[in-house]
Amino acid sequence: MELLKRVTHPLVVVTNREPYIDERTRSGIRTIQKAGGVVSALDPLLQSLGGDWVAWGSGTADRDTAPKGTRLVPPKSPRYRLHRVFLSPEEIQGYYTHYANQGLWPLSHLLIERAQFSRDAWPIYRSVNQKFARRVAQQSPPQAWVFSHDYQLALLPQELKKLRPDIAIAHFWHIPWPTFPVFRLCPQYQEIVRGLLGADILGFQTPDDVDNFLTAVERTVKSALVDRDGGDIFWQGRTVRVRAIPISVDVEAIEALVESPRIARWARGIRRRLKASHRYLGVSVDRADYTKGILPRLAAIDAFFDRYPEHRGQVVFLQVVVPTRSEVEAYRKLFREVEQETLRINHRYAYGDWKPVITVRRAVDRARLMGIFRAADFALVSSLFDGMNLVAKEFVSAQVDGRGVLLLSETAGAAVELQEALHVSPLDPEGLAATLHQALTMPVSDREARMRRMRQQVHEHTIYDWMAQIFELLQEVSETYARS
Ligand code: ADQ
Repeated sequence: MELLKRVTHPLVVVTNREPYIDERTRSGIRTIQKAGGVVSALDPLLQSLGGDWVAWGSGTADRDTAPKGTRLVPPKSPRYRLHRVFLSPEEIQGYYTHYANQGLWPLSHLLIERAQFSRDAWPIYRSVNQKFARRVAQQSPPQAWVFSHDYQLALLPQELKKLRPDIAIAHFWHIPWPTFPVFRLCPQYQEIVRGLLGADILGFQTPDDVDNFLTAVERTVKSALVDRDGGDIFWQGRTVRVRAIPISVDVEAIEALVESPRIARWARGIRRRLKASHRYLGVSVDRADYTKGILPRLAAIDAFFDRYPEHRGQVVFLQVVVPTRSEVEAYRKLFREVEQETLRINHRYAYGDWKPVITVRRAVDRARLMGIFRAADFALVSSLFDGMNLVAKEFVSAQVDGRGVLLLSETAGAAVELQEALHVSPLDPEGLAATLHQALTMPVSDREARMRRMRQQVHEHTIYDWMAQIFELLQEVSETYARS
C-alpha cells in the first residue's frame, strides 16, 4: 500500500467507538466488528503498520478479554494493540449520552431546540476527555502521530498536548461546524474551541466548516492570529493547520464486493425480479437519526405518489433504518414515528402485491448492502444536515453498471463534491417529489453521464487520499518539531 510509506512515525488512533467489540452471548464471547467508514479504513492500515488504537471499551465482555484494558487485535491474527478506556455508567451518561449526543450533536447540526447542555454533564465530559488523554499519553511512543476523532473528544487535543508536547496531533471533526451565532449557544463554546486548538492539524469535511471554525476562533480566542487564506492559526507559539479534507470511501473494496460472484448474482436476481414486475427500486440507508431527514423523506414519498399517480405500482422504496442511540428518548420517538408514517403511506397507496415502502430495521451485512446499491435504480439521501454522508459515496461506488440516479440533499457535505447528483432540499416535499419524477423519466444517456462523472470523482478522492492528506500534514508538523 502506497499509503504505508507516508506513515513515518508510530501511529496512535483515537476514537470514541472501538474497532473490535467483545460481547457476551449464550454460547460464549463473540467479537463484533462494526462496519463504519472510518473504522473499516483505519483497521487495515493499523493491521499493516502495527501500532495502537485507543477507544471506549463498550462491549459487555470487554473487561473479560482485556482485564487491564489492552488486548491484541484482530483476535485471530493479532496485528496491533487496542487500548480500552473503561467508563462507569455515570461517565457514559454524562460524556456520551448527554454532553456529546444531546448537546454537541444536535447543535452542530443546527437543531438548536433539541440541544441540551446540562451543568452536570460538562465536568464529566471534560474528565472523560482527560482520561482518554492520559491513556493516549501513556501508550504513545516518543514523537508519535496521534490521529483522533470527532465531537466526543473535542478536549482531547489540548489535554494531550499538555501531557505530551512531543506528539503531533491531527484531529478530524466528522460533523458540520455551525456558524458562530449557533455555536455560541453551547455554554462551554470557549473551552471546546480551545480544546481543539491543542491539535496541530484540524480536519473538517467542507470549506464552509473550516470558515465557520476560523470565525469561532477569531471571536473566541483574541490572542490567536488567524490566516484565513492559508487556514493557519498561530497561537501560543504553535501553528494549527485547519483544512477541509473531505472523507471518502474505499471505492475499490466496494467494487470488489459487488463484483464478487455471490453478490453479483444476488444483485442480478433483484434486477430480474424488478424487470419481471416492471418496477423500479429506490433505496435509502440511514441510522435512525433525526438529522437524516427520514420523516421529510417519507413526506416526499407521499407527495410523489399523490402528485404522480402514474408511478403507483411501479416504484418501490426500500428504507433501511437501523436503530441508533436508543438510550436517548428523541431517538426512540423518531423510530416510532417512522414506523407510523410508513404504515400510513403503505395503507394509503398499497394495492395487490405492491407496497410502496419496504422497511428493513436492522444493520444489513455490508456486502449485501452494497449489492442492493448496485441493483437499485436510485438512492435518496435526504439529510437535514450531514458532515459528509458516506452512503451517497457508497452508492456511487457500488454503481458499477453506471445507470442509477443519486438524489442528494444539498445540505449534506457530500453535495459539495457530488455535483452531478440531483440536489434536493429535504424540507421541500413537493420539490423532492418532482425530482423523483425527473429521476425516473430521465433519458438513460443523461443518467449514465451523471453517474460516470460521479464515479470518476470518488475514484479520484478515496478514503486513502483522505488519509494521505492527513499524513502529509503530520509529516510537515513532525519536520517543524524536529527543527525547533
Ligand atoms: P454517520 O452519521 O453515521 O457518520 P454516514 O456517513 O452516512 O453517517 O455513515 C453511515 C455508515 O453506516 C455508512 O457506511 C452506511 O453504509 C452504514 N450504515 C448505515 N445504516 C446501515 C444499516 N442499516 N446496515 C448497515 N450499514 C449501515 C458520521 C457523520 C457523517 C460522516 C461520517 C464519516 O454524521 O456526516 O459522513 O461520520 O465522517
